[in-house]
Amino acid sequence: PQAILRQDYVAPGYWVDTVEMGFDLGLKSTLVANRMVMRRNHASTEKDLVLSGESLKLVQLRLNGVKLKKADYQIDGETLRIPNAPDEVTLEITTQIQPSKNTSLSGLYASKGNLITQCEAEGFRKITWFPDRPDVMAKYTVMLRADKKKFPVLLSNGNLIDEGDLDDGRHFAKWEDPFKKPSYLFALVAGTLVCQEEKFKLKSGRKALLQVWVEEGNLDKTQHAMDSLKKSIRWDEERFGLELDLDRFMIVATGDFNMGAMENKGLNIFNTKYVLANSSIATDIDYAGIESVVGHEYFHNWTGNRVTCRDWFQLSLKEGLTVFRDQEFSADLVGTTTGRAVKRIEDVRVLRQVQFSEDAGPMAHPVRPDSFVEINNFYTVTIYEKGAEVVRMYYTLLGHDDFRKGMDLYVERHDGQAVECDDFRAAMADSSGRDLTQFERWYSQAGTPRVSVVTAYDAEAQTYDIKLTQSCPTTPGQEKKLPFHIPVAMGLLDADGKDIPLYCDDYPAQAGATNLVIELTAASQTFRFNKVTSEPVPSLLRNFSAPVVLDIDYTDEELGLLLANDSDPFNRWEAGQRLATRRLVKLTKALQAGEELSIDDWFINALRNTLNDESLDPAFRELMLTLPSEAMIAEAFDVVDPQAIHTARQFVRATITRHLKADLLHVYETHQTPGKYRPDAVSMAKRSLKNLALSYLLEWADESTFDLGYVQFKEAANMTDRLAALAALTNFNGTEKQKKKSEKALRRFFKDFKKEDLVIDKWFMLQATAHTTDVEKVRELMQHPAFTLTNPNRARSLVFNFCNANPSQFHAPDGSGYALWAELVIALNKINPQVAARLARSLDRWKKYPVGLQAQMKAALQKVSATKKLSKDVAEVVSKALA
Ligand code: HT7
Ligand code: ZN
Repeated sequence: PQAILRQDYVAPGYWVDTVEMGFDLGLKSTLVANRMVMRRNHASTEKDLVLSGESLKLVQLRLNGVKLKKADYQIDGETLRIPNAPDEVTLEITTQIQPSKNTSLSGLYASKGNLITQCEAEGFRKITWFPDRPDVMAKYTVMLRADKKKFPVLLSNGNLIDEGDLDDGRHFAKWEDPFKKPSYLFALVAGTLVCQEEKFKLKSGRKALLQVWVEEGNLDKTQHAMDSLKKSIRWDEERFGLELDLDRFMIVATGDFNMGAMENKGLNIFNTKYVLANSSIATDIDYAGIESVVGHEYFHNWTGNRVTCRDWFQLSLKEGLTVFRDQEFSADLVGTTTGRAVKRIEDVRVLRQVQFSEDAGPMAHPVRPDSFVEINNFYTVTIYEKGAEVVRMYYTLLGHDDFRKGMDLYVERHDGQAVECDDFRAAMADSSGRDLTQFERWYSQAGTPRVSVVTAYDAEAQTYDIKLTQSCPTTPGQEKKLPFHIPVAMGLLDADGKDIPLYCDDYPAQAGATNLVIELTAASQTFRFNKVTSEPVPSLLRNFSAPVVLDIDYTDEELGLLLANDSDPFNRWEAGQRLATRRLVKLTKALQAGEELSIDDWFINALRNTLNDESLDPAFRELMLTLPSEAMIAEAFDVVDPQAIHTARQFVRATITRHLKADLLHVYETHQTPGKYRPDAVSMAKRSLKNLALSYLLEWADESTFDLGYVQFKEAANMTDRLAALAALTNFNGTEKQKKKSEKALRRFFKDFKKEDLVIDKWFMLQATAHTTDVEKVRELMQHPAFTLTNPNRARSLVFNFCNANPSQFHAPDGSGYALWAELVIALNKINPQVAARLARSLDRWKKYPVGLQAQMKAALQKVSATKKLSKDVAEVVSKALA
């Protein structure tokens, strides 16, 4: 398939001022009338009037009132071209579409008898012919007509300006969006839904109507989403001075959705996973996810909707910035310093595990890519999470106040415009007076930079030198990299673990500070610190101030000092992870060499001290006690041995339990949360530590600890505790009798929640990720009546989790995991290319495995690649993997 290049951008030949749409809605067939008032863009080199369309039946086409004949226009694949059109055009197009045949969940599609749209990135062209590109912004008026019984609720963007009954049991609703928007923000929803609504007073005193729409029977699960929405509105007013610009803001939940949620103007459409919650179906993690996704979509109203992207290469302009905003929102809601650190650690874990891996694989791309085949493949962790890190670096470099000034300037300059990443950088530079020219490389260069550290202490001169050297590996299409502008937040600890005052030659204005942001801009740079009376231990990259790998040789003792004392909680956690990784790598190698396994008491004691340190937030202790994941450990190897890594990690978990059983039991008993379920930070923290203790206890269990899990499962008063217990039981390797009890628990769970789709997803997910679940078991689960590939949530719960989160089983030496993967990618390709392409990414890193596995993965990739009628989405992923 043909790649689209950023350098080929051409401004649209025509602007669209207004769009009037009329929909005659039906599941099988929907008629779409579209009247666009367009005017020539004299600045463009494109002289023809060009529209995009896909899977449309063209019923009629009129230009300035005259019906166009076949000779007046050309349709070539997905492009409709009208040459010699006048400068002022009113184009009227009628198309017919078939929503119930649309299994791609892009465009207008049917879900449980309702009609839903998803237009980002290029779904609007499946509804009507249109210049479906984000730089064409227009005002929309939408008339919806449908059978009143089947579709009692008719929603679209903006304000409801009219509604009423029509003949033949039909009715209509007319919506007008007062703001101009790109077509990807268009939305409509029609069907049987109910809503929770509330009036909310905005900062200016204006009142807005807030609604959360769900299927009947789910109104007992909307309160948390509503609360999250109100908190989001308030937060954006307070932190960024940005107010809701509409009188009505709606959220609609659907169980059939390709991603998490969509920020359509005034009519956000959500995956039910990020809306529905009550204590019996949702876990603490679900509650936190809802809060952040509701926030994310709401924050897009300014960063994405009012100021949008010129083209899809600029996607991170809205996504990176909005992820940064939602991360800050969640951190501000917790409020405490360790609460913020916990959130930061969780975010960095995802970045390192998923984005660093993407950056090191065949799909590596810059935050602002230079080319793509299918834009849907570029909604990636690089665009989102690394993009957010790039925004966070501005924040770190400029400081709180100048960053806010930069945001103010960005919104003021570009409100109502479709702009580029460079415009954001310019706003940050202009508002702060800083030179951010070199910072541009964070947008244009792919790959994860490495920063290596060499230190030198001169006792006589009392100087301490830190030499930082940066490099960046080659990535597809980018051989050579130039140095990045890297903010390194740092401090120096004395032998007692106290921060010492810093006197750096390069930062005289900050003399005496204990936390400093030094800026690495050259390939290699030495920073000299004066008045250092004894050799310190450096604490570098505090709060993970840049998305880089820090290569530094610490001794265990130095890491122990940082673990116990660093004033930066992120680096305390980091020290613990370094200590654990060191041991996990050693054990994996010992296993491969057939040597005996053992762990030093020193490490176990360090963990014991952390576990029992009551001065630490339980959520922080939970993170400190969680070992690096198998995927993280794999990153430390050139050649990955998934089974050895799994065994080594399990060995460490069991050894920890053997030594710390009494401590874990004590923590388990003292961190209960009796009474009504509350999803507040304090209760969540307690539950997370208590359930971590339970999962450890069942790693090396006797009769009584098994029963602890079993009783928790049966008597749990909330889903967090119930699911944690069930996960521990499912992974428990005990007697036959105990195994039978675990299986009974799984059956009971299914029976109790069979009507709750989101809980059944969890049931599949638990089994997909269980240590004992092999390919055969997955195939058996795929035969379960509750399993279907057509629903993305269900496909993700079983198939994606097995392929991505159960490495030791997925990478079975006989290649059976890859054979299953190929079958499923091919099956999904026919149903839903976007979802298929996501699954296709599971083999991205195939070159990192032993040659025997490599050969089998390559064969599986080739099998997919040779499939007939392969979508652009899947073709791009597998061809890049095979390149
Ligand atoms: N802007 C949205 C991204 C998106 C999407 C959402 C749902 C289904 C398909 C989609 N394609 C792209 C979501 C967001 O980042 O907020
Ligand atoms: Zn987003």
